[in-house]
Amino acid sequence: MLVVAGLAILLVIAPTIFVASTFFPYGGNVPNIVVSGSDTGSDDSQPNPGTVEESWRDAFTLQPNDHIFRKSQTIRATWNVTMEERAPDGVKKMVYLINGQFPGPTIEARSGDELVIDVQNSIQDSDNDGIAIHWHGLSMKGANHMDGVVGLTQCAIGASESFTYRFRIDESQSGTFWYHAHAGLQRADGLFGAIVVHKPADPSGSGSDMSTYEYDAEKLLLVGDWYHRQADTVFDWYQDPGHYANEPAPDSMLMNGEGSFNCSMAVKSQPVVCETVTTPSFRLPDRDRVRLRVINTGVSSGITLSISQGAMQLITVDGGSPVGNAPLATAMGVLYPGERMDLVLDRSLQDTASDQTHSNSDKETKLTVALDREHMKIENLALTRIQSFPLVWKERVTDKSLPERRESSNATSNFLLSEASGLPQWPGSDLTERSIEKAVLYTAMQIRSSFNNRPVGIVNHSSWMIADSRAKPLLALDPKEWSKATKQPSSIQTLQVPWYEKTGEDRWIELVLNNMDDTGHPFHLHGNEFYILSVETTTQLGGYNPFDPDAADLAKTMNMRNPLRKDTVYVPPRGFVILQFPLNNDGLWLFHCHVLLHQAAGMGMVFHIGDIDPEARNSSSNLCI
Ligand SMILES: [Cu+2]
Repeated sequence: MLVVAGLAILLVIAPTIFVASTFFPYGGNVPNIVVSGSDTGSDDSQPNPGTVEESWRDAFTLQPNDHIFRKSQTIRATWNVTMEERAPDGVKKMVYLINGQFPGPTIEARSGDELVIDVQNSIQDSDNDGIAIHWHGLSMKGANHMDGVVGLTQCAIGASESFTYRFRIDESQSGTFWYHAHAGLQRADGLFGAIVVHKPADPSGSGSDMSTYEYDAEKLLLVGDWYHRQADTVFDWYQDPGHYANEPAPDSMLMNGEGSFNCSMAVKSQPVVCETVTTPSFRLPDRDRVRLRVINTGVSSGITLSISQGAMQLITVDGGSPVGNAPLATAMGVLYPGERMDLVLDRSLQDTASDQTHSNSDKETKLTVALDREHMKIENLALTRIQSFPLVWKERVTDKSLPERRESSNATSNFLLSEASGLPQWPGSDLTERSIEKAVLYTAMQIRSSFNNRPVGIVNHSSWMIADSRAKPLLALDPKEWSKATKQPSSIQTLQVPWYEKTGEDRWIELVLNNMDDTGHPFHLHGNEFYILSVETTTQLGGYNPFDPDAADLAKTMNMRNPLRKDTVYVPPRGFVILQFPLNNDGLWLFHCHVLLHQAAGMGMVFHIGDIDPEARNSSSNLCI
């Protein structure tokens, strides 16, 4: 069945190639071809793979055929950033908009494309502290000053100012990425959007993700927790010494910018302006297998997704990193803030464990999102932690075109992302040719009496807090001045920026990150992807399992065979991770917890890799006062 489907894909792609090479030889867009009759059901052949008919598209439907067959090009956009009152789940709050949109516009590109994005700060708010945009997961090679981190690589874009981000997506990168604010807490108030980098295919269509994973359409799912108060207010609550470093739990959740809050759940202590809205539905095109690119855009909660009919298969994580063990499942998680997972949803597969029905119309299909409890020590009675949304597949009209349901005897009910592994062919597999630097880090959220009993995030003896968003960033300064540009929550702390001077494809670093807290932290590294060799958590209640370099069984527990490549890794409570990556990207790169409240409280550090490019140094102070 799948082989036949694969042949059908190639046959339909063939005329597309002809058009591309005849009329668009120099990188113009391949036109969308919609097979006539696919809407009426009069023809039960599959519509053109990768192209979704216009009437069924929304802002989150992807158009891979516009990108996978063309040459690399420059993609330009002008973004006007404003802040306006919106009620994405029925509750009004001020939300960041890009060109009037929340979430911001989706960028679709291919590997090797250059992005030129002109960002204009048109926010009218009087306490507009300035904005900056980070391109999460992209390597930013040769463009350290475009990484968008206020205080590290640039000054904030002030009111009525603009800044042009210009960088090339590396030829080696493809997959699901996203962009978000990296100034203050703006990400929590909606300043984010998706970047999809399509993997180019050769003219025969072979080697395309569509033929490798046998799917026919692509859709984005930006999903995450949501707070009704503005992020600065949420952070002030968190920093209040009376709350003992407990994170405030979110109030709601959003799926592609929409949610549905039950107004009667609002608690008296937090009055909201609320209008009950209908539950948003998630629409999928008339295809049997759809690639769903899922991004956790939330502030603090991990997410588990499940579907009530059909099955899903995990194919890649983060920036297109292939998953080697990918069972069929009806639930998938936990996906932490900053992480991505790409799934193929297949409505013709059924999970034999939970679903014996052979009729699509018997019951409505649901997509269920569960927020993890981990950072909800203080319960929020307003929150419905597990919510279901109608999953609507566009149906073909005639019965004969409904997919035959195939039984899958090996579907598991819940696949844990922590059990995913990569492929055996990873570049570090030949150990003898690598030199490896080692670094051991310890991280924790601590309450510091010297910081008025506020919670602070620490990595070794250092916190990442900037002194002034309009003063020169580290990239523009001599290393001797770096500590002055940052601040530390106590006098016993000093800024530490380890420098790995020698770089090259054969020079690697092994990074151990110990988490001393009893909650986990998803850490994100800018500019670099790493291989996860080990994830260890404590084995006993109340115990602590720090990294021990002399442990006899350490080598045994390290996965040198098929480690997963990622840019964001969940470090379990009282445990550690061991990461390896090549020191092949010169610059200053932030490594921080992606729980925004922890990040804002200082849980981050900077790696200095190789030399700083003089051009990056000069232009990083362009917006500074
Ligand atoms: Cu954290």
